[in-house]
Amino acid sequence: MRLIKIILPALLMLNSGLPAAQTLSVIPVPAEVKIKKGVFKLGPETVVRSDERNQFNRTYLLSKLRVAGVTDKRTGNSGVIELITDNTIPQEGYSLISDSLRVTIKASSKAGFFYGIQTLLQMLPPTVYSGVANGFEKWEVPAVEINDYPRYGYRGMMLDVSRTFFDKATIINYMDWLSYHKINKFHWHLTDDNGWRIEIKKYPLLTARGAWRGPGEALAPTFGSGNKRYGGFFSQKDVKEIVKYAAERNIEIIPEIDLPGHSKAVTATYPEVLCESKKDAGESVQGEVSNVWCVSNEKNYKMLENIIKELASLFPGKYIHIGGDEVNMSSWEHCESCSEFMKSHDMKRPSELQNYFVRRLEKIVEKYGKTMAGWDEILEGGDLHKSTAVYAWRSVNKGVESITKGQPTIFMPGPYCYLDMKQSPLERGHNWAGIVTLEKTYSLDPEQNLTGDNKNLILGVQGGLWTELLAWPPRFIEYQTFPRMAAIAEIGWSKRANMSWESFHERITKYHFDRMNQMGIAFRVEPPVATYENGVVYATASYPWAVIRYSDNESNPDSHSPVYCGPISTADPLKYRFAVFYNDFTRSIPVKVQNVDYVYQTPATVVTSNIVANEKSSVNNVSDYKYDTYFRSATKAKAGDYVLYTFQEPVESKRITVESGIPVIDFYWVTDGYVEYSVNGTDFIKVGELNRGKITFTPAEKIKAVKIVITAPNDANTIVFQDLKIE
Ligand code: TNX
Repeated sequence: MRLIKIILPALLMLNSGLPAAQTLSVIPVPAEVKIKKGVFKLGPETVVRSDERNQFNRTYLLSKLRVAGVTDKRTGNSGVIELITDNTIPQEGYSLISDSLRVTIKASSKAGFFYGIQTLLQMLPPTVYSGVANGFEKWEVPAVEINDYPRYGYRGMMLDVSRTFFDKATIINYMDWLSYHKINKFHWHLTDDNGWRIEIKKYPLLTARGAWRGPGEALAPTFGSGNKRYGGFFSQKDVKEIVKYAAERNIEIIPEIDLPGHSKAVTATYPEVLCESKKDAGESVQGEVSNVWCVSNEKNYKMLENIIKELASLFPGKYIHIGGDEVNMSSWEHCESCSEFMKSHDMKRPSELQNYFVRRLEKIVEKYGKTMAGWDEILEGGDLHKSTAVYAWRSVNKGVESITKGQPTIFMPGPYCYLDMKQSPLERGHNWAGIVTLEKTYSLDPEQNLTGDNKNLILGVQGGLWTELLAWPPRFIEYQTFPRMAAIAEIGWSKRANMSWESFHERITKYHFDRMNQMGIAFRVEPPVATYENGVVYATASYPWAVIRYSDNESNPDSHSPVYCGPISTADPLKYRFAVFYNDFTRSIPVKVQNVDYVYQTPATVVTSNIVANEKSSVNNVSDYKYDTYFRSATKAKAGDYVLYTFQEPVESKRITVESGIPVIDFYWVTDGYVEYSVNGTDFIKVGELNRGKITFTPAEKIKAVKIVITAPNDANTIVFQDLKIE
């Protein structure tokens, strides 16, 4: 055992010709690393020194090193950590040199020192993050020489707090987590159709009414908020506190108020901003009506100026993001005043109106000393000011288009950077931009489709977390953000020559899991793959040191379940479930064997309902036992609505699962309703309430029918039913 302890670390260091940078296991991987002999030991005698202007960084470092026994010593020579200003080091860069006597971090900026400290923390035992020692740590820094600086000046993360509201404490935690990864921008999506989340003193109704949804509220309940009051907002005092906390950690906050579409939270409280359209202007891409500001109403620009003025005073950073995405421009086409306006300004297309709006906002934003930013739709309809930053979200090529048009550009293409997308087909999440695995995120190179010298217009990269699906389960925000955000961090910071997926994946699973765990993050663990061949079940995890647990009785494995140690012979593979366990709490989703179809019964069934299907679906979709088609309503369901599944012949089953909502995406389920069944087709026995749109039951005898009964309006404006799963 002792021998292994000595040899193993040595082997890791020699590691298969990896660049030294990767061997250190730091994420994002530093630019240049030399590993030397020896270690610097931390303890009560350690001295931490810095000049006066670096007091925050010194205090920050001391607070982290307390767990290693380090105290507030400023003098002495038994071992010194020193922060020294060196103006030759690039912005945000640092050098870190350690030997047995001292650790020297040099930088030219507060940010550089902060990042030198972050690298130092990653070289220490992971409990440095929790501050709770386990007693087995070796508080030592390896002797190294690191020179490090970022590839891009913009390494960001966007969080939507409108669809799901996250409170101040969560945002503060999030700032810590981002800063540990050298992320330096937080794009705060503060408003959308489903809630306005920042106090604006001049327009108090924006939050008094526009921050709340539910029965009788300004905004309709949605995204699972159900038939209760839901919402919240950040007071200006909260905002100042968050901005300061972030700035200390070198994070600039870019506030976004989404305009002129995605504005239901405004129009529901200040309807005068809408067009006075006579005809129906239809729905936005996301099914909202009347959510667009009128472009031709001069008063609107005064109101927008008042809002932007307050924003500019709250956020010291460079940019104000005005959204600009997915505008339902037909509201302008239906507006007499906008049509007049188009004519008098010689405009042919409504996108020119959008460009007019955007250019007006550029001027307002500039008037308050800021630079405007917006989603890639702002490229349409005309030119932009050359400083306006464009966030390319629809594809990599939208970024290329933006760069080609000469705009500073942030790359956050959905198929790589949208952390609201599923991480595998069976996990919750959107899928319109595909499955976004850790590896997929890591594979983005913003420069992949660019040639020539306009690359300097790439400001950087950003991950995005939209939150339509984030209200549940608890801590899903952490699951969706980590570890994918670590990949964003490395794309944004590290040199391509130092990057490799194999190394990154190893650093994540072998070292960074432990760090994230001590950071307090409920991160995502990749589920295992289980297959069945020739009477044997095999399970494999994506990394060899993973612990897989399993059950053989269809239940989800828990921390008491046996550990999978090798192939299992069985005639009944469908009873098995497998999951990877990082620890008792942090684990993957459970999976079944993937190459044997779980076969449900498919009895001849007739489905009837008083609910009208939307034009793309049909009630018959839920009697064909094809689980990817579903029955979607044209409108909201109301109390008393029902869906009745009647079997031609009575069905015997050990278990029936009734599910609603779009399959696997988990959208538009029955918010309030129950299920009942009937043996004779006329008398019904209640089974129970649907829980998040779902219930499983075991009928005592053969049954003739199953019925879903709605008891209150569902929380979205459409509702979705699925085929029964009859076992
Ligand atoms: C598109 S990305 C949107 C968001 C949604 C997101 C869901 C963008 C600028 N608009 O409003 O939340 O898709 O993935």
